Amino acid sequence: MFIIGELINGMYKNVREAIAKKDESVIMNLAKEQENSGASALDVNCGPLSKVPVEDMKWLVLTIQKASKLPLAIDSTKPEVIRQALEITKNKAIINSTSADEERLEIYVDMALKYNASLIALTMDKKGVPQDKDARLELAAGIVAFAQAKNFDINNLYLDPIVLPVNVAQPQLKLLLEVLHEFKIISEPAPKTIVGLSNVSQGTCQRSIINRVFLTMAAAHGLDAAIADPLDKDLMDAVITAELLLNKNIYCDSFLTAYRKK
Ligand code: THG
Repeated sequence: MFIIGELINGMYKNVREAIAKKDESVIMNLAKEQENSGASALDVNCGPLSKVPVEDMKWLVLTIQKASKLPLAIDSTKPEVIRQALEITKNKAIINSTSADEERLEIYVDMALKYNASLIALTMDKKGVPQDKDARLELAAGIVAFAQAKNFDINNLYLDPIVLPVNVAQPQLKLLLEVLHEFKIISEPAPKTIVGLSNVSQGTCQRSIINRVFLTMAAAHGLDAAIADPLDKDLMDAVITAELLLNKNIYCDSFLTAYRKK
């Protein structure tokens, strides 16, 4: 599983304060800790409250790159924030994210091509997040067709069905697991699939076990990637074990150590 560490996000108070004080050590430590815990990439989001998002995002990217060489997922709803971040990322980056709206796809597919970046596309549009599988699939097919028409390599496309919290949208989660299979048959090569895992447990009292079980089930439904907390050791052990049982890794007695990155 390609785990994108979620902890550098202005949603968190420590990150918000570090951005305000330009305290590099907080951000560099979060980058290193996530990398050492097995993250394959790092999500970077300056948070919805930022008044100067371009400046904050550029500072985060430069600061993280002092501590880690992992690819960065540039997480913003503003195209200009993402574009300016892509100008300064050293490694291949991930654009997080576009919606299925044509105007947005036009901007972000061109941007991904120009900067040789991967692209996360949410199966939502101006009308919001669809509540049924068919509508999600239709948006997903539209996204893939648009990318193909631009000759974008579908191996670099991640479809995100949008995970909603279990305490507000309980019936959605089972549908979402099922649609993961359907995304895979849209094209050859198949698009990759991704979820923002911690969304599932927002506002609940048992976050860790809810995240862990949902990621295990999603792994069994073929999920390729998750934006998640790599410092949650039980979560990382669960996903390594899930992939072992799915025959993605070879068994040995020390498989948890063997498959824990570094
Ligand atoms: N899809 C894509 N990108 C995403 C998401 C997604 N990026 C953002 C988000 N969802 C994934 N990242 C997080 C990060 C933190 C939390 C949830 C998802 C989280 N934060 C605590 C909370 O809200 O309770 C903050 C607690 C605190 O203030 O300390 O849960 O779905 N493509």
